[in-house]
Formats: sequence, structure tokens, C-alpha cells
Amino acid sequence: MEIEKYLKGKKEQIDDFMNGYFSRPLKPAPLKSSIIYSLTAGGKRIRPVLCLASYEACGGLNSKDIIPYACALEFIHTYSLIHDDLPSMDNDDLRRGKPTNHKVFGEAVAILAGDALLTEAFYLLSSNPKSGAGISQESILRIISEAAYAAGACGMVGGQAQDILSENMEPDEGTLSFIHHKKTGALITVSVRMGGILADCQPDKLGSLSAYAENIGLGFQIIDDILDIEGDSQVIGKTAGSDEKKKKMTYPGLYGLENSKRKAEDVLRSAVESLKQFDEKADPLRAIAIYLLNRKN
Ligand code: GRG
Repeated sequence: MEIEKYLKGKKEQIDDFMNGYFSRPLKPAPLKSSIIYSLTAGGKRIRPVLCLASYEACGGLNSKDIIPYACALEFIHTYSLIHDDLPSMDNDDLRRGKPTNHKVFGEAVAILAGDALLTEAFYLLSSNPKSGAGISQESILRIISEAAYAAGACGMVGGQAQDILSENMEPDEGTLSFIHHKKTGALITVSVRMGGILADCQPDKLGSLSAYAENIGLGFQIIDDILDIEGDSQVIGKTAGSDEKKKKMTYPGLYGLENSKRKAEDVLRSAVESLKQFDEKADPLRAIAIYLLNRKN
């Protein structure tokens, strides 16, 4: 499976939709520019791609039908990055190889661009874009509920709060696992589950997709921690070494670099194992797990 080609094709569809979505009139102009600046700054689009790949794995015929739902995930992700970079949070100057949103537009507009993206995501999910794919109202309500839960206090926001509150503290397994599961894992898991739910997949298959997603979520975060130590700032698009500087609780900080590499490999292989009951339509999901293990940014 040529995963690079697959990712490129899906990324183009996602980018086309998002460019079209925000080409409509929106005032004031700095808010619109700030939203577009971060949305088009060159993200990998992993979360929407996972949603599309999972829809296909569950027999969804044309993943283009669910592009708006998948893009809502990228809106939520982009909001989280804008807010994460703010001076009151991680205070970063560089993201995706460019100055962070607040460095360009100022803090107030950056906060509002993040708020707008989060809110717009739920507008998009709930405005029931005509897809022709026969997606039921019940499935739509379910994905809205799961996305809200994953993004909120019991998910990403909770993980982010714990991450900030744990700076300068001795790392411990329970806290680190809480941060990883919630801050990074929750949105990745819901991305994969959304594809399954929209394809109306059976509960046991949805369970396997969740196991896959939890494993890649953990692997993704461990690799992120490793890249912060070993990565090249130019390639990762943000300042390397910032976890150490901010005394963040990280996987390598607790278990060491070599153990972390082994753990990332283990969980990403377990992710592939979780898909045993799926046929070749799940090959893109399998290939994404391996791609994430080898990613350099
Ligand atoms: C502000 C509520 C709130 C949450 C922020 C996403 C996040 C939570 C913090 C970002 C800090 C961080 C480096 C987390 C590690 C995993 C992660 C989300 C990395 C960035 O995601 P990628 O690699 O980014 O998918 P691109 O740029 O490709 O979209």
C-alpha cells in the first residue's frame, strides 16, 4: 500500500473543502485571516484522514461523502494548537514552521480564532451537510456527542489542564498516562470512531477500531515526545527541546529514550493487531500506524 500517495490524495480533498468553507464572507477581516492562517499552515491532517480511512475500512463506499464531518475534527485540532501556543499556556513562537497565531494576529484575535474554530466544528457537524450517503440522524447525533465529550473537560481540555498543572513536577506513571490519553488520545480516538459510526459499523468492529485508535494515540504522543528531543526544529516545525525547557512530564522523561522507542513500536504494532477482523479495506489504517511510527514531523 502506497501510504504517501493515499495521504496526499486525502489531504487534497480535505484542504479543498476547508479552503472553500472559509472563502465565504466573514467579518472582521483579521478574524478570518487568523483562522485561515492556522488552518492552512501545513498540518498533516492525520485526524480527518483517520476518519476517512476508518469509514472506508467499515465499508463506506465513497469517503468524499463524509469530508465535512472529517474536517470538523481538523477545526477542533487547529483550535487546540492555537490555544496551546498562547503565552498563558505553552508560550510558543513557532508552529508548523511558522510564527504562532498570536505572534501574527495578537493574543485576543488568536483566542477568538480558536473559539471560532471550535464552535464552527459543531456547527458543521450539526448542520447535516447533504452527503447522499444515507447517514442517519442518530449517527450524526452520536458523533456530535462523542466529539464534544472527547474535546471537553473529560477529554482534550482535561488532558491539557493536567499537562499545564504538571509542569515542574516529578513524573509519575498515572499522571503521564492521564495526560497522554486525554490531551492527544481522545481526539484521535474519536476521529477513528467517527468514521466507523458514519459507516454504521457493528459494535464489535467499533470496539476494535477503538483499540486501534487508543494504541495509535499513545504511539503518536510518545513519538511526539521523542521528536521533541531528537527532532530537527526545521522539520518538526516547532522549537525542539521545549518539553525539557518547560519541565513537561513526558514518556522519555519517565522511562528513558530507548524504552520509549520500544514502547512506541509495541503500541503501533498492537494497533495493527487490533484490526485482525478487518479485510483489506483497512489496509490504509494499518499503513497509517506504521507511517506514524516512522514520522519525522
Ligand atoms: C488548548 C484545549 C487545548 C488543548 C491543546 C493539542 C494540544 C492540546 C496540545 C498540543 C501539544 C502537543 C505537542 C501535543 C502532542 C500531540 C499533538 C497534538 C501534536 C500536534 O499534532 P500533529 O502532529 O500536528 O497532528 P499537525 O501540525 O500535523 O496538525
